[in-house]
Amino acid sequence: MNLKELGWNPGLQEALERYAGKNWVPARLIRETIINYGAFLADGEEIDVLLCGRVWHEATCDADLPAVGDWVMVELGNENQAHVIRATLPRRTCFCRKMPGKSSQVQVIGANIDYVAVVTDAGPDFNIRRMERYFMLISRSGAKAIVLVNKADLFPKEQSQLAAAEIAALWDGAMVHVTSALTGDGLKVLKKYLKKGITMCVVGSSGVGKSTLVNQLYGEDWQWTSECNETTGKGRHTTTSRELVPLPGTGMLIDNPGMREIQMWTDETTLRESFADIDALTAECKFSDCSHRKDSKCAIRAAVDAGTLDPARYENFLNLENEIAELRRRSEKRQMTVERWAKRDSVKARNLADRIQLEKDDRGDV
Ligand SMILES: Nc1nc2c(ncn2[C@@H]2O[C@H](COP(=O)(O)OP(=O)(O)OP(=O)(O)O)[C@@H](O)[C@H]2O)c(=O)[nH]1
Ligand SMILES: [Mg+2]
Ligand SMILES: [Zn+2]
Repeated sequence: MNLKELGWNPGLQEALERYAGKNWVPARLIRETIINYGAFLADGEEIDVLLCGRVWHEATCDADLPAVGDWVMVELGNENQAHVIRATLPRRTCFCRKMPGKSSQVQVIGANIDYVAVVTDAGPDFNIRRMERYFMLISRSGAKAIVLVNKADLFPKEQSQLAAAEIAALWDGAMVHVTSALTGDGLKVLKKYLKKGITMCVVGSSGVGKSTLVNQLYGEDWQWTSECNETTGKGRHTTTSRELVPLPGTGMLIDNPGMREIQMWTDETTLRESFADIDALTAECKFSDCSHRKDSKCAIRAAVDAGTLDPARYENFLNLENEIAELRRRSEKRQMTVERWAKRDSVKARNLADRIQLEKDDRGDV
């Protein structure tokens, strides 16, 4: 393996110049645990690395911290010393979602990825509204979207094809394929994307076949790190943390734990772009501040009534709009709290400085 096969590019080379005087080497992060990271060096050697305090302190939020797929500068330790991440290199793309639950923080799912492959099936997992959310997140990431309608061996051919067509109609430029990770059917097409140096992040609900797909493309069972996989009651291994897997001779895959929640980490602009058909209608609503809910003479609701707009798509648009607004409110609130604390601290600091000065004055040692 060399740097280029790991995804190195001219932009990174340029960023590297900043550290010319240092004795640091570039590495790509392949795994993240509670205490450290796993990383590949240029020659493909795998090492464990720790994060230095400065990089940690300089991060203003979780999303700034190194994540799987990131390039970092590492100071290699001697024999009994740890290897340490001294700096992070700029990200080319970044696939994120909102942290599950009430937090307004972002969670990075994969950095520097070329493709996000969403795995689903034509049966119980199929959900066009969820797919719409994935597409919006992917469009924000800078990566390209691929969808795999997996487990084709379990369903009639027409059913998988119909599901694939429905998904393809949802998003311009989405590449949708019918596959069976178990039998290997339909996987050949993935080799076309997975050229040397290319990274594909594999996401989707638990049990859809992400790890099976990785094993198939790897050619044998990838030896997952012990803490990475858990056996469920059903004897199945469920992935518990993300991991980058280099495929022999081709690109790289990032396997992920199944996602229960795909909440938005995006903004109104992306929403409008993604629902351009609905957005165009808003111009025809009677009121400029129409909420498109119960207001009279709403062009969007009229389109639903006339049967020209899918009610489920309308419903999803409203839900996403709510979610984005809620996210904004929450992060504004968080920002205000942060500012209040900062102000309080600075007042405290000023008070302290004044007091020290007073004491000095008292003692007469100016
Ligand atoms: N019939 C069939 N079964 C499949 C296929 N792909 C995966 N499976 C089975 O589905 C189950 C779940 O597969 P995994 O690859 O572990 O699913 P996953 O997406 O990695 O799940 P998590 O790690 O929990 O997110 C396993 O029993 C697989 O053998 C497929 O194409 N066809
Ligand atoms: Mg898995
Ligand atoms: Zn309206």
